Amino acid sequence: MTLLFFSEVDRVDWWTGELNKAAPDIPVRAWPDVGDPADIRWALVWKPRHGLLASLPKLELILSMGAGVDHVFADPTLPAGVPVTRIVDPMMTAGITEYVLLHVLRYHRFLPVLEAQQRERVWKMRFDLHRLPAERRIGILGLGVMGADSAAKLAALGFAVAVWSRTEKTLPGVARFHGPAGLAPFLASTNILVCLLPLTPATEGILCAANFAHLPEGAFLINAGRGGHLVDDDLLAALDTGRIAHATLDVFHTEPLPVDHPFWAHQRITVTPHNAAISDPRSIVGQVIDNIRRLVAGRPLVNQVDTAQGY
Ligand code: NDP
Ligand code: OXD
Repeated sequence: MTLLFFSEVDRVDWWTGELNKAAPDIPVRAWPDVGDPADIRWALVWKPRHGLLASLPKLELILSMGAGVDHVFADPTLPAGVPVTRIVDPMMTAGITEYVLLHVLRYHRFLPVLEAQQRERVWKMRFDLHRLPAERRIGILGLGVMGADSAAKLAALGFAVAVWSRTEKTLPGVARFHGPAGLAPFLASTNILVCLLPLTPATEGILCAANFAHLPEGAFLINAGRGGHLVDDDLLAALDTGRIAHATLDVFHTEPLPVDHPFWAHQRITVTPHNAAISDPRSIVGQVIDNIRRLVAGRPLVNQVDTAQGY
């Protein structure tokens, strides 16, 4: 009964060290040292190579190392019927909220404009750029663990916050929209659009020209969901027309972002390397071990993903 660790981007020794510390009784193997595939009962993975999970004949549980699980469902050979869990971690949620606040405040205070002035050595007080937080509508796509925390913190700073989810929700102090019919009215009054959706067939390409057209002129975009939410060319076109004034992107169709991608050099795009929040094993291994022990004891798993919904 062995746990397989797979990630090609994380610090393997850090993860295996924390796993061994938290559960010395659970043998851990780190890919590519799989050994006998029949030994592997549980797999803790980030962007597993397609076919890896299908090659483990006794696999009983797939644990995503992240909050998102699209990287698991992207594997066309994913073994059917094996439960998938995801991470819900306060440290990661705090990381996303910091990222959202950082970039919302940057836009709210027109920092890219002031930075451009500095480059030109222009001293000009910009009374025209003064806005009250309540005059700014921050629209958050996704009202899950991440979206709800960002919404609450932004509302506490006095921003006008709106949220959009799949099902109808209650959240005091914010305007709520849901479902396909709620999207256009949600976008229509959004000045700063924040995407914190999971990537599923229903949300893929949601950041597209047709939806940008509902935004007020000069809106800002922050995408910390997934690269697959964004239609890259539609963003470039929306920046050209001024529909979108500036975008901050943490996630991309291809990661690492290819060196020749136009986003790198665009004056009105900020690129961060998928580090809005980091999966920190010190905070996360506890729930991984807990879920393995739950499975072994026949108890319900925590944070099990709804395979039908894909999140
Ligand atoms: P949750 O599963 O807790 O929340 C997902 C939210 O999205 C829910 O509110 C859900 O609606 C909504 N949603 C899903 N599908 C639709 C749809 N078709 N239409 C409208 N709303 C929809 O996820 P988390 O908040 O934990 O994480 C969200 C995503 O953030 C992750 O999947 C990942 O992609 C990204 N992420 C990025 C990180 C980074 O470093 N850049 C780090 C961590 C996460 P409902 O409430 O009705 O179910
Ligand atoms: C995640 C991520 O899904 O890091 O946790 O993107």
